Amino acid sequence: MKTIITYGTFDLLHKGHIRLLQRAASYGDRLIVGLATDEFNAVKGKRAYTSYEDRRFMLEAIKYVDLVIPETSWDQKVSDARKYHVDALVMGNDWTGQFDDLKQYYDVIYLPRTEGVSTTQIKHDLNTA
Ligand code: C2G
Repeated sequence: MKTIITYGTFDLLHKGHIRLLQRAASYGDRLIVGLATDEFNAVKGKRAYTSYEDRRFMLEAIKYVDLVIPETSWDQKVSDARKYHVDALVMGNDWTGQFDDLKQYYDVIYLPRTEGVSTTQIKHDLNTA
């Protein structure tokens, strides 16, 4: 059983998120998503439009996702790796290099982001519509 993990806020779920999850899932047999809680989003300087519970509900409905766990801290990735026997971390390449210190625990894979879509752009476009 090859376990993959990824982390994110996944607010206003869009094609870029789904493509990341789809590609991450293709690296193993099980995909775990560490979903940023509303409190951790505040730490990240983000304010999600959709609540944690609703973001979790939507992620759990995605066929590529096997388990959603709360992401409450930048520092939980090592304990998650041990608890879930993770084989690889997969993130979009806006994070390239940021998690290289975790390469001692598992593979770290950065995938190209999907161009032309982002939660920030959606919010901007809706504000100016
Ligand atoms: N993503 C993507 N293409 C986009 C938008 C996002 O591939 N057009 C990817 C990001 O690179 C990330 C994932 O989708 O890997 C989730 O994006 P966000 O919800 O913005 O997550 P982020 O705020 O980057 O949180 O500890 C890590 C953080 O929680 C990551």
